[in-house]
Amino acid sequence: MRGAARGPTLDLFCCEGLHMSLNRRRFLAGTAALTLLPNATLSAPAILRAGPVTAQILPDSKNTTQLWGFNGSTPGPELRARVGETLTVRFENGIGSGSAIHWHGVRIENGMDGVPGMTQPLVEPGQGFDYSFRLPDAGTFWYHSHHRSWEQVERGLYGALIVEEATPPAVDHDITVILDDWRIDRDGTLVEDFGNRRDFSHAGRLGTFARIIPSQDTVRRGDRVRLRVINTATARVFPLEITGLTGKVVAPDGMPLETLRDIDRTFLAPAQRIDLIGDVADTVKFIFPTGQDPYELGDIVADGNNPKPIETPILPLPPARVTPPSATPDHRLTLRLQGGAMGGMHGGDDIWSFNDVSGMSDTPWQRFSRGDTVRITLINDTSFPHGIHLHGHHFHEVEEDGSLGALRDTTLLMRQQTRDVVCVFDNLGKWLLHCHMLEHQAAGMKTWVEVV
Ligand SMILES: [Cu+2]
Repeated sequence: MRGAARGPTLDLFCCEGLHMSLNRRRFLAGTAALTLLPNATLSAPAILRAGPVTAQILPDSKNTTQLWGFNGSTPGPELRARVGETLTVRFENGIGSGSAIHWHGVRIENGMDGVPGMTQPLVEPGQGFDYSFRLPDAGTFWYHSHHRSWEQVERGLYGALIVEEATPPAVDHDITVILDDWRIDRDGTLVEDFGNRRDFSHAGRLGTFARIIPSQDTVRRGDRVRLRVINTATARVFPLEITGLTGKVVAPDGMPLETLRDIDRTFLAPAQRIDLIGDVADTVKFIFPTGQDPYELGDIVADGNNPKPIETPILPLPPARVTPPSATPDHRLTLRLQGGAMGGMHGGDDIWSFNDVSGMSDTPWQRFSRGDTVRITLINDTSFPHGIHLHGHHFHEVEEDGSLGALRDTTLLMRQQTRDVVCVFDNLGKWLLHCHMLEHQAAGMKTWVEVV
């Protein structure tokens, strides 16, 4: 679907280590005992409290997993608001480690971005932080810890943030589908080998078990559904096939497409999202295609028929109000992704680097004047895929024919792949630019820019 899908080398990494697939009947038996569906609320709760939770990740209800979550569940509660509204949430830290919340994909005011040491102080155990910010864009976003995220996100500190359009498209169901993997033993015990050098220097922490967590698990044939798929994994790129649905992709990373795309196989890097609108023909299956038997990530069961299907065409969502880039960029830059196992030499002092620099420097990689149009050539000079995320902005991926493609906040580069992106830096402040394979971020693949 995306240009990235043509990359030939992904399967080498994406299938690695997955050893259990989901069985539908066992899954249902398990969830009857302990619900896994995120608690959707019509409006956001005033408090998100991080703390330990017992989660039913494996289908067998006897085998639970000790994780962290918000307000007693992982994923945390789904936050829902309407475009233009202000979201106000108090974060309370009930884990034994500092933390903070990043609101991924929201073109947010800098002080609310949730990056400890850069936009706010670290929230110590027992302490809290008040977040309040306007939601400028409708779309599918998510929130997650941004401190020791390679451990805290993996332990479950994340949830969906859904911003509804002023007039949402007509659908029978609006369903959020979290997609994640976990490194757990066959009895559900979390493998607590966080921070090991092999994960940091290779593809990141890949789980042993992967599944979807849908906000709703039945629909009817003939229903029109909107699916909001969010890859919350710390490192796994999911190739994804969705069957049982006839429809269109309407938005990657929360940003509406002008021209809708067909639903076929797609890739989702960590942190990427995709919105689909389609009509249910049969049970909607989420499949991780592999070289051998496809790995079943789970499904949404079609039960019964909708006597009055919606028959209007599926149309593009209202466009986001973003500043269009100028025809001639104010800056042309190159960002070379370097390091890792089986990588070449580089000048950084950690496992990974950008342009021969590992991790945060005292001064920003670049300083832009507000409104600058910047074209960046991303060159993946490593043996692994990377999902590169810019805070506070969306950027256009440049298509192979040179045209401006979809707006994204995270772009997937297969190994040895190059892609240009074009961004209008119109949001004041200090913004991280980093790999969303969270182990790569921790081991050097991050930098920052400043908009003044
Ligand atoms: Cu990476």
